[in-house]
Amino acid sequence: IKLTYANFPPAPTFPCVQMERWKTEVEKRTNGKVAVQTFPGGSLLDAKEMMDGVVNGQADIGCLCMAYQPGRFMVTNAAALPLGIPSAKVGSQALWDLYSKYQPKEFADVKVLTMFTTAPANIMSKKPVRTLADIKGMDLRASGEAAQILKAWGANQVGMPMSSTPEALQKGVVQGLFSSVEVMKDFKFAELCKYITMTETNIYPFAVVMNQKKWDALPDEVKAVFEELAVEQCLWTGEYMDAHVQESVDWSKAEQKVEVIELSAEEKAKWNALLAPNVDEWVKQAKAAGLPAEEIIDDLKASIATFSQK
Ligand code: 3IO
Repeated sequence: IKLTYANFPPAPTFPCVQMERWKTEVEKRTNGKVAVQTFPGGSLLDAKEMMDGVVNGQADIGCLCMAYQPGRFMVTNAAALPLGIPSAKVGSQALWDLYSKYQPKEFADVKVLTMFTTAPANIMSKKPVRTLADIKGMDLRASGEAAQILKAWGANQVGMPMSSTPEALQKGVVQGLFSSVEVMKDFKFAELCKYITMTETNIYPFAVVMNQKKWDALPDEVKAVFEELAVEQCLWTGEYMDAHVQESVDWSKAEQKVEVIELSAEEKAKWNALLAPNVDEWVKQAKAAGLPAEEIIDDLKASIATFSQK
């Protein structure tokens, strides 16, 4: 059985590292019955065409960032709200539980193989950001809820997928970005962005989806291997991400002379206060879409608390 697996960013970045790990485990656990051919760097499907490309069979499997189509993935994007997720491991588990409980209809046409999140987002910039005055009007790149957060802080948010960001930074279209900071090393953003402002605000949620017909045609023992890998892959990726963020920060400081800026408690309180309306806005939109919005937020908060204690 040959399966194609599409991914949008370059091979050394975390969505592709987890893809290669999944491929290795699948090929091992099916004793070579399944062969997975991986396509990093948008070579089969691009960031924004990932979901439709898998639905219509251009790729058998695809890895997508749900922030790139916020309206389409309303339920799972609730995990991207500023709710205090402390790590990728906690975020990944909370996201998987959210998906499993609500089974959102936007995934009805695919088989969801796993989900995971980034570590919390921080500001990486060419100029230092120490106060809200510094961020005001700064051209910063983000997507989905992270972009709404930048807007609330007064930045000029510029929306684009991560895979388009190296060129935008290079050309000066943006002065920095807001995402998990393992990208400082993996995309070499530390060569241009000499400052990280630690805000630890929110995560980006990801899904790995499979074409439904391809899934239906798999033998039961292969399906069992994929099912057994779902939660395992979610945890593996969360742990990999958290460790890799630390590695990236250490490398950025030691090799690239990057300054890590910590906000004082007083300054941080001002930043957080500006984000209060963000959850309310999501609740309003989710209710308009007929979703049990408050229940989703309450469930997320409970999962975050539970997984944070483990
Ligand atoms: C991301 C996306 C691709 C490769 C590495 C990455 N690290 C964090 C993200 C999150 C994301 O999708 C984004 O747009 O910030």
